[in-house]
Amino acid sequence: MFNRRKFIKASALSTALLAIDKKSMANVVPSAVAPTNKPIVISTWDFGVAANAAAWKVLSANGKALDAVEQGVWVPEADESNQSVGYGGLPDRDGKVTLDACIMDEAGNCGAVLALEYIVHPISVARKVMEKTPHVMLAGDGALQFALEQGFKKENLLTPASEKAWKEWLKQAKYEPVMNIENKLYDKASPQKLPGNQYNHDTIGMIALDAKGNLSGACTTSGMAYKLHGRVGDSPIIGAGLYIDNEIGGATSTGVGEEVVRNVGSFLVVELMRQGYSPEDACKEAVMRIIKKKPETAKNIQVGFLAMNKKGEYGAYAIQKGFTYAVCDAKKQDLVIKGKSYY
Ligand code: SD4
Repeated sequence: MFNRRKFIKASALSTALLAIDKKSMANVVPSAVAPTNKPIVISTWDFGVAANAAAWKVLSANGKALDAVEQGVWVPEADESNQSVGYGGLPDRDGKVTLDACIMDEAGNCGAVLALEYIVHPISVARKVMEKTPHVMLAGDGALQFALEQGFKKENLLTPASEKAWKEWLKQAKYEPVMNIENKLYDKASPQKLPGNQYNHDTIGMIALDAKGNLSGACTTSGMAYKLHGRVGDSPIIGAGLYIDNEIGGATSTGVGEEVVRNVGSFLVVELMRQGYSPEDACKEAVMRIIKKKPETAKNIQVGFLAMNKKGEYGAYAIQKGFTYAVCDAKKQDLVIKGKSYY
């Protein structure tokens, strides 16, 4: 029979039991969850090692992931021997160096510049777009005008080496992006030993997780060499070349941007991680979508994704072999990993 006093007693007991349970759970749950590896920074290609070192200076001093990725990618942007990012980048078919870059922070703020000329550090202009305007993207002349108003210096980005390579290209002027140079030479030698002008692509995409557990990312490139003037790739497109969700993780891409844009690649990778995929599996699934849609095209192009989740676990996957990425954390500062690939 229902007895009110008994009921109160019973519910008081179960509340107490629940409280004990919660308390003991509090002791159990954290140790059952994998510890977060932070701070940590990862970036695309071998030249990511030098970029990560600059980012690490910020991260190891308790700095913000946003500052780390900006300062990290300054390194390849300013490196004239790197002909696929920033100063010294290979020009478009008209001989103009046009740069694409974007940046995204832990709060989901983002900024981008598209086809920006004459500015050595497009990533910093992208950050200003994010912080000083109500917009996300500025393109071409408007982006340049904004950069100059913000105090950036106008400089000639076409170095003698890149001009020479372009003039060589003009002799045949075949618009065939050579995407798999690193693939062809992969087994013979370390790709970084190639003369600089043999790289006609290779964007830097970087993702950092700082000591506070916040994620940010940056992506910057001179795009495909000898592209049509005005062509914009995936790199400055939020969701394609870069995406960050501070609850889940971040992703970035390199390779033939058109295919990344068509599949909203980096957003897809992050959403797959949200569904429980590991970073590598998420990158693989995004690559498989590209291959499945265009198997014949995919045979001859490179696309690589690089991702990190909120725990600081990372992974990558590419269509072709030869895609490398650099990792830097408290244990190791100059790690280069050969990403897995479909072919
Ligand atoms: C683009 N995704 O402009 C860039 C180029 C690149 O490795 O990353 N190449 O399409």
